[in-house]
Amino acid sequence: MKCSIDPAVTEVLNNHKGGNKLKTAWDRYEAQQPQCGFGELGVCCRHCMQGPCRIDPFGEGPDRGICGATADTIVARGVARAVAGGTASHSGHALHIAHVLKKMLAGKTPDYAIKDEVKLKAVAGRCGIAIEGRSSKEIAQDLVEKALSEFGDKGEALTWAATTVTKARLETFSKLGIVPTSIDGTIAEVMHRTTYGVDADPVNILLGALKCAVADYTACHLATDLSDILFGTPQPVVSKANLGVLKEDAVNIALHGHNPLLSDIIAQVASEPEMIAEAQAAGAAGGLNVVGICCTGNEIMMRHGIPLATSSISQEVAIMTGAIDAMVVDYQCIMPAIATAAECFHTKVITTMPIAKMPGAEHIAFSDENAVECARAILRQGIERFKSRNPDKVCIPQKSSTAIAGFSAEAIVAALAKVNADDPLKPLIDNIVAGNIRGICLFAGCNTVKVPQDHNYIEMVKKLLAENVLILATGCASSAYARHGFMTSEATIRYAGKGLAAVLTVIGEAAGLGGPLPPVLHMGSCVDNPRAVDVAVAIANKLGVDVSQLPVVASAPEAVTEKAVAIGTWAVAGGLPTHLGVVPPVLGSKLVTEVLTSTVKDLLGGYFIVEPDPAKAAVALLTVIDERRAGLGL
Ligand code: MSK
Repeated sequence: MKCSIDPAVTEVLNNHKGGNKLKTAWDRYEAQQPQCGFGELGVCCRHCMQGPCRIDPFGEGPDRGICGATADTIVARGVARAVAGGTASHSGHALHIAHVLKKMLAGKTPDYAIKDEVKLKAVAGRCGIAIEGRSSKEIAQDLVEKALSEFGDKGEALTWAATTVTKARLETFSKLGIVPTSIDGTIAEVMHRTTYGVDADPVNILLGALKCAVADYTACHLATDLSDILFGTPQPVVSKANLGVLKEDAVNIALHGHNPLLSDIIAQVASEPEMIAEAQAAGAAGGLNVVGICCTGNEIMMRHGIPLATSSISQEVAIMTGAIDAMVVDYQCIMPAIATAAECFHTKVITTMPIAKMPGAEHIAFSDENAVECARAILRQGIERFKSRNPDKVCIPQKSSTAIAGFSAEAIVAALAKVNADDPLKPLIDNIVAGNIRGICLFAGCNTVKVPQDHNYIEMVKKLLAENVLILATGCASSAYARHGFMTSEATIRYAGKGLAAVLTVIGEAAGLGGPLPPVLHMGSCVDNPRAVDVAVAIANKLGVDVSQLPVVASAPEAVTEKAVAIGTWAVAGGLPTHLGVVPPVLGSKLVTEVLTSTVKDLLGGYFIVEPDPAKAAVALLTVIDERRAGLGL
């Protein structure tokens, strides 16, 4: 199978100078074949030491684990634990930002400041915090206490969940008993109920998973809000994407992971004249070239226009260009294989977080109290490594695409306000009603070795755009569309249907872009998915309906991580039909499969659509969009 449809990735895979022994994720996937069929179906249980227990999917062997758990129970527990794993990741990310904000307000982190007071007031106001006559610091102090209270048990609905969904959605959550009162408590509850001898009712376990997913949504929303307050709410910015953004004559520093706490500071420090001079003194005429990988790449592209080198699945390929002097990582989606790949080149891999170290990497503990000095020390490591770069091993594909990024919900509303200042959502809603915008699809999630990288994304988006579906993208989905040139005005002209192209042209020109808005709007990293919810909720509230009635769908056509499972599950809880292009490990239970793809529709409006064929998946999403349009009388 082809590894990737990204020509830059393919070029490096074919021509790198790392030697034959260098293996990639695709090689290791090959070596794993055939993968465990029990695991693929979700019917292997390792929750106690009497196991592992496996249920025979053909009905000829054991139909129960040693404790008596059925396939339904085992599969449901697997789903719930995956959601809890994803939620724990987002919780850690969000809590980290909240702690830094708190320390900043106490004067302990001088390198951070409130960058976006408008956002601070908007979030605080939404959370019920008094604004009038108060200083930003006073407001922020109340807000950070409110944020921190979301992680422990506050004994009432989580504020970030309750205040960012429609009233009807909150009532639906309440009826089903899936309103979390604690982010971390809900994760612990899932771990408790799915351990040996607790919850054996598969439907009850899935309700627990949905509640945990709502906690995940809360953590993601909180992380995005606090990041915007500290680092600024993204606004449209023109940048570049793909491996061609690496420079032969510069010190290339790749920032990889998720949390902007480190990467934003490095991005700022890298433009200091003294740091650039140090790089030049080391022989790099081009100075310092900071690039992003994975969702850190999305964060710094959205806020600083820093180019994105590649996505998570091809992180090793970035090293195989032989041109990265330091790869600096924080946490999440960082393959330990990068340290092995780096051994074949001069690249230094630098870990920075106490919970995410890696054999073969150098650890430089990141201190938020001393962030700028830490960032400088990290950059100097890269500058030092540049001196041992072997030019004969450099293989930089001359391939990159322009990408307009920075479409936070606020930026989208601001662009619409250029068309109608009094009622910004009106042009969007009018065009949905008129059919110029047939629907909206949020693409999220990762790239997987199980599909040629980006294949499903590109196939689906071409079909949906031609049918006038506006595309929002986050995480590695946005990386795919940025690298393949879907975030430009030209892409609108080339791929969008007539109605959609006309709308995007009016908005783009009114917003001063000198051409149409891109047909795929980059909304940020994977933690930023709630930005898309904010847009959908604003439309729903204006129309007086729930999100589950809107012609809005979601897709994770190349999903990988537990975080993607958590996000997909809250998208379903939020009322969105959500496509998965990779079959999740649930087919070992008819009941669980039925609940997730059908029963849940009656309860929440959202449900999973599993379709590996991207052409069929696009048709399925269009069908759903049309059903919903009909439901609204459109
Ligand atoms: S990085 S969670 S591989 S989107 Fe956010 Fe990409 Fe998926 Fe990680």
